Amino acid sequence: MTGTAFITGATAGIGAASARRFVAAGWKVVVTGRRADRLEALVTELGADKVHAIAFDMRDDAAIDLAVSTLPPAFAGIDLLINNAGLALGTAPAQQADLAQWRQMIDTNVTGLVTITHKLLPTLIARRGGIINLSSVAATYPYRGGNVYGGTKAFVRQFSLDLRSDLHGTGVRVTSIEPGMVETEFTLIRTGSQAASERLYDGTSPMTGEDIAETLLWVASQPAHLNINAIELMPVSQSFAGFQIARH
Ligand code: 8X3
Repeated sequence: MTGTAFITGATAGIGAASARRFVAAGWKVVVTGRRADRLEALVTELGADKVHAIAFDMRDDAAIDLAVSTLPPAFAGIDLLINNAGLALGTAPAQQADLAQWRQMIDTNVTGLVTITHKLLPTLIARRGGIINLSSVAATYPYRGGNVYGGTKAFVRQFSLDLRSDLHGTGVRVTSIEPGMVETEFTLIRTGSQAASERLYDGTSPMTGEDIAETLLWVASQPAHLNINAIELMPVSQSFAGFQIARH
């Protein structure tokens, strides 16, 4: 199957890799994100007949409305929504965390995601399309400093499964993708430090944006009668640790 994919957060990482991978497989893509120059670079690289760029902030409801209602005819029939935009901010435990950062994560990872989904649902239903939501292993496995980030990703996973119930009979497919450690700008944004980012990934062979893009394309390429509910992925170098016990 090919068609038109609407990819949020396409300025870097998994989103940009997905734009490249889907176009290589014959799809057209609408790419969105905050940094217009990066989106325009994708248009230049992949071709204006394949890529349409719209710069907006996932927290700007009016901008999302305008973007969705003014898609050029060649890109207006969205067959697949890839809800990739999202971020983690901070690694502090809850009792030391910054409330503004918590709210920004909820605004983007939860409110922005449901807003864009709501606005594209009529088109996706009309075209018997699909939705792929980027959740995380943090949805399932708690870790110190995960707090609100983990909470937002648990929301994304459960929202995906619940969407499936509501969309029953429409032919629309919904998938939750739950990656562990992927080397992107994710850790730089979370910690604000290039050194911390390099330290985390050093010697680990993390997954890449291209790894996840390949998975997304595989999900989208399944026959129309098959729904992939959820996929959890980690690099071999990442696994699970035990519970912690406080003594007094
Ligand atoms: C983030 C996953 O494993 O890098 O979504 O914390 S991990």
